Amino acid sequence: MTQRLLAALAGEPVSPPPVWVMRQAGRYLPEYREVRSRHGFQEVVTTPALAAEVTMQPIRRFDMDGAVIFADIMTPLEAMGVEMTFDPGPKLEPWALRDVANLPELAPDRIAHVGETVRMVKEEVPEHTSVIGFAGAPVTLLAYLLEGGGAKDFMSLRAALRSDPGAAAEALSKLARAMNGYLSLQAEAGADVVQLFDTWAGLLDRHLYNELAVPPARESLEGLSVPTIYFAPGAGHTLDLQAGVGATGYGVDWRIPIEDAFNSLPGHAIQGNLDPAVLRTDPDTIRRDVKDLLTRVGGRPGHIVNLGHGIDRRTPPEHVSVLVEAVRS
Ligand code: 1CP
Repeated sequence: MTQRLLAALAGEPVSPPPVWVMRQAGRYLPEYREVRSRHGFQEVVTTPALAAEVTMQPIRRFDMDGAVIFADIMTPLEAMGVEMTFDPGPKLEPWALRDVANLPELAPDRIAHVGETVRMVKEEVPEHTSVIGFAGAPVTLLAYLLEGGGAKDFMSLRAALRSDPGAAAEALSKLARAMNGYLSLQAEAGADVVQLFDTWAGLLDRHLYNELAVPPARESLEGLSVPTIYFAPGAGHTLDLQAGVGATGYGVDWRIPIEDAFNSLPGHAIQGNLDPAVLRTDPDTIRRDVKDLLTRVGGRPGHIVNLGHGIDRRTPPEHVSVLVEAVRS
């Protein structure tokens, strides 16, 4: 049986379209909370049997077309010696821009647990389910390194990129090479597709985005043996520039009409773009909004149904079933 997700990425017409949900393994699921009541977040990520188990939870419950490997965008940085805790997001000592280029290389044996998780998940998923590996894009990783954790506006990133673009480019290139190795490790272990999360690139103006976010994102995806998806939420103002990343498909958030993405990125698959808030409503509203999305896509080949960002942790799991059924009926 073919994988609907791969067919859509190849631009083939697929009816019904593939569907999965960003952050589908996580705190809205009681079975995830049960695992987390016994094991810390980092323990789950670094223990392949546990990471594979939580990766499989939404597959068993909803039969998603994609199984996204349970890890974090910061996981490979931890393997490069960056110390952090999670509460719930990453917390670390802020790094100086000039030190980032001197991070050690990502040693494959220190990240081997993710390869093992991918192998275990690949063994367990149904044949029609695509295994999705992922990494954080360099600008987004640099945002967390310079800030020391989450932030609303990542001023420290934006100031650093402006004041020392040369050092920034070096730091970003270092991160890009590491993520390229990390993604190819996942592809070799059996990931069918990989996604690059550029969560904070949308904070940049078009010029900085094009000069400093696109080149390292492109380098992260270069030469991989599997199709790729690039996702930068809040970056509707850079849609046309995103083609420079060279991904197979592009994820878009809910702020723009999905037709704009198909028009700005011709020849590419488009993933999205339901507002995660839709899953906080009620079954009728969910069905109506899915129908509206599919009508606007109008049967264009290369659509992957997903939310425009991660699922909210207060989402009732039954609402995810309603979404999947609405897509498939
Ligand atoms: O308590 C917990 O269980 C921790 C919550 C949590 C989870 C479930 C974190 C901390 N990370 C994850 C897993 C995770 N993170 C996955 C795999 C699960 C899945 O998708 O099903 C993925 C793909 C990520 C990616 C990730 N981590 C991103 C990019 C996606 C996005 O939402 O934009 C980002 C920005 C992070 C950083 C991060 N890690 C965790 C949190 C709470 C955050 C956000 C921190 C912040 O900026 O405030």
